[in-house]
Amino acid sequence: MDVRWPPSSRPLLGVCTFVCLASAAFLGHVLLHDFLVVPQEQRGFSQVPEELYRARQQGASDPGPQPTPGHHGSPRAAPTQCDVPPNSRFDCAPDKAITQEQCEARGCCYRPASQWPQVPRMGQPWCFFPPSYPSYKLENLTTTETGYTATLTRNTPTFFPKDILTLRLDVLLETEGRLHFTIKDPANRRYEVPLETPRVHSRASSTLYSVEFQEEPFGVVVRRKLDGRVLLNTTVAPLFFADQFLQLSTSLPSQHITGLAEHLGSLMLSTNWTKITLWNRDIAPSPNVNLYGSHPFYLVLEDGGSAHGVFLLNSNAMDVVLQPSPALSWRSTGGILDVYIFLGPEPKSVVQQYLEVVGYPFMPPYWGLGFHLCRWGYSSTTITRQVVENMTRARFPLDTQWNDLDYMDAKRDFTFNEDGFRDFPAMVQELHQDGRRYVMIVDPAISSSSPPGSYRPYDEGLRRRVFITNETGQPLIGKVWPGLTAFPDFTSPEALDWWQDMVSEFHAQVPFDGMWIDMNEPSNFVKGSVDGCPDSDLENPPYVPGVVGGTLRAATLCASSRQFLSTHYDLHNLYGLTEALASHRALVRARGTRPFVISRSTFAGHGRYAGHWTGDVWSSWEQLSYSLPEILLFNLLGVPLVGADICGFLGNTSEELCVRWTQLGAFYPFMRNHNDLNSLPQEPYRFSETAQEAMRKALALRYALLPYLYLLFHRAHVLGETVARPLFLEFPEDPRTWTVDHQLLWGAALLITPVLEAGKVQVTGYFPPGTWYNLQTVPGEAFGSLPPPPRPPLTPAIHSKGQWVTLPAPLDTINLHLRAGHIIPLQGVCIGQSEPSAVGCPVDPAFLQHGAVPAQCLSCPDCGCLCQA
Ligand code: MIG
Repeated sequence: MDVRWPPSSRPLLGVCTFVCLASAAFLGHVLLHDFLVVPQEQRGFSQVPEELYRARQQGASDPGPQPTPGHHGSPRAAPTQCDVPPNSRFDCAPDKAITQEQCEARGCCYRPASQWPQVPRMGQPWCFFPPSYPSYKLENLTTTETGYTATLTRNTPTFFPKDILTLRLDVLLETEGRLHFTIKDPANRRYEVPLETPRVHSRASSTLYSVEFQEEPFGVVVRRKLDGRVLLNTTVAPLFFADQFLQLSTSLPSQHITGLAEHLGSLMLSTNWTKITLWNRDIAPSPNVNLYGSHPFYLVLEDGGSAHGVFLLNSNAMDVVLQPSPALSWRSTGGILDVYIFLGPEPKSVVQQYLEVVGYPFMPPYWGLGFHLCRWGYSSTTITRQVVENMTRARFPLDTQWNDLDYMDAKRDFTFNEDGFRDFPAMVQELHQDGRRYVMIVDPAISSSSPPGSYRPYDEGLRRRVFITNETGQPLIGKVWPGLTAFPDFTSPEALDWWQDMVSEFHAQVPFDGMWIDMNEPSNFVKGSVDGCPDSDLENPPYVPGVVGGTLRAATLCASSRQFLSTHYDLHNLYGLTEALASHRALVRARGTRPFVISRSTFAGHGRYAGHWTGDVWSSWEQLSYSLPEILLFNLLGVPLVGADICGFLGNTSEELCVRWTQLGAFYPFMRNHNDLNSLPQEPYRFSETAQEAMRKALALRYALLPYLYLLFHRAHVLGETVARPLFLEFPEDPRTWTVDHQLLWGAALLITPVLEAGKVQVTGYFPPGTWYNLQTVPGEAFGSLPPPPRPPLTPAIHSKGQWVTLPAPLDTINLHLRAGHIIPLQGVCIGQSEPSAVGCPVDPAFLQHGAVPAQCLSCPDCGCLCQA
């Protein structure tokens, strides 16, 4: 061992002063009786080789009242150090509401907040940890090839059952910009997320960060070396590591935080007591509920425009709590603590560094970027063909036609019905002959009630043991569209092969091009299973995150059900990801070309295999507006192929809403109009000629820009960049961009300012400093046959000092501005041609510079037209 420990007892005042001053705001009085251990090479004390430093504050001799050690739940003396500012209080009763006596019995402070004015959904905790609350102690810190290792011990159990009193900390200085640490049980192997992550064998030779350890109570402090800013400080609250409750809290250097999908709301999260629950769930998106996907990653913008990110690689049900100090607490119900910190310093680099860990996005086929049309209720091949024909007649481009459940026989996967879909294979072949592609829905749940020998997917699945099992070892049976169903376990290698076989066999009959994987949270119409769930710790954990329905089995499977890699309790949030992986692989095998998979459920790393649509959104202006931050968020998470159902899914759309949604949808990286079974039709050709003309124009813009979009996807695929970007990614040094989430950029060059409200013919958008050229100086007739309605002239260029600009936005217009100094490739547009398609168009070598958009380029009358700047 080349590190001396315990460290020498000489007081290192220099270090102490520096550390304490710089971090006083974050450590607060917690530090007053603590040790801080500073690995020397992190602090530039290279003249004192291989020595660790210990800083000791005055006052350390008064540790405050000592809680009585004892077993779980034993009463303790009420603490006296309760003088904690309300915003810095960490909840000592996260599991349930408790009385003052119960709170004090936990060794915590009780200070009820005033009842009036009414506190919102969540406010400052009434029961909170005193600084002296017992936590772990760091021991035996040693250096390793990759960083450090240490033991963490706790003497006093917490109020959760099965504390793991001895833990192992491993800290890995993986790259210059990436720090990684894990906290595990050294004695018993616990579940870990089976995501392939980079393995390093030596520590980075230079780093943007420094790491310090507080000995007792244990904590990690990570700083940005450049300015000493504390990015992570876990000393702010005690560490919990019980079998089913793990909590790690940290201060945040600013309240500008985004990430933590999937949720509905603004791109920047509120730190005013916000709880985000990650437990994948089938539910129509609304604010403050757990949705279809889980991405335990956040990005923080710091003063000056630097950014950092943190990823907790943990797939168990969890809450993430944000509070105004500002601080964040991860509360997970299992697994281990596996934390990555990304130092940026540009926000773009943070995204890249995160994607280096979870994987860069897959490269979609070009046709996947064209227009997709779908609805639930295209009940026959005749109707589906008619829709395609109507689109062509109305001169709308359509690259990919879709079908929902309607094609299936008794709603069973890998079948098609004889009523309306007898000639299903022929229909798909015709689509191909016309240069189009075809995608259909596939649900994971496999019908289990067909007579034996009559439904091969189930028979084969049973024989090959691919299904998730219940406590008796039998397939767990739930209820989904086909009735009784079993659920494939996509963590099992045999299930991957079985899925591949089912996909290939079906593909041999119906040559589909892509898969739409729905209901993969997984969704279940009964709670847990048709037989309920057993009574166990997994079913009734001591801490239940804020899930809709109040129980983990709500709308899904029993947590205690068994999968190949672990329990469903651990693996639930990975169901969509693993099905996406299985489907991606299966498509490659069946088709031999780049696959196309769109999934409802997602987890960190999803973009490597598939895209995402945002689920069952209402046809409302509110949902139109929410779709923008969602699309931006998924781009930050490495899932660039994302879009919301254009014109809305649930409920009836209106003409104006559908026009505005088509305009914004033309700038979703994934563009699909999809509709619910019982809603009024909303295909583009259903509306007035004026509305259609506006939609055609939006589509023409997208199609003209497809080479640029394709280029952006390629850069995302090979470099870990984003496609649809929030403004802060390009202009981080301009804090006015940070909260902008009603505009988006495509790449670095194109600023899109949509109308998101009813009855508006003007829109106000933020224009970062610089010159911005209007991309549509061409008249409206360029995009269709009819003359444009009278309207105010569009401003040709904006010279912005960084300001909000109000622009004309008549119904046929979505504002597009090209950033000065950028070049984007365009292609000739085939809108209005007999065979409109992205692939049918020769990619045009036109390059635009400095916003000089030649009119003929966007009004290109023929497919073959060559546009030149
Ligand atoms: O329980 O397949 O989000 O897009 O049309 C509803 C029927 C099942 C939910 C999907 C939606 C799809 C619908 N599905």
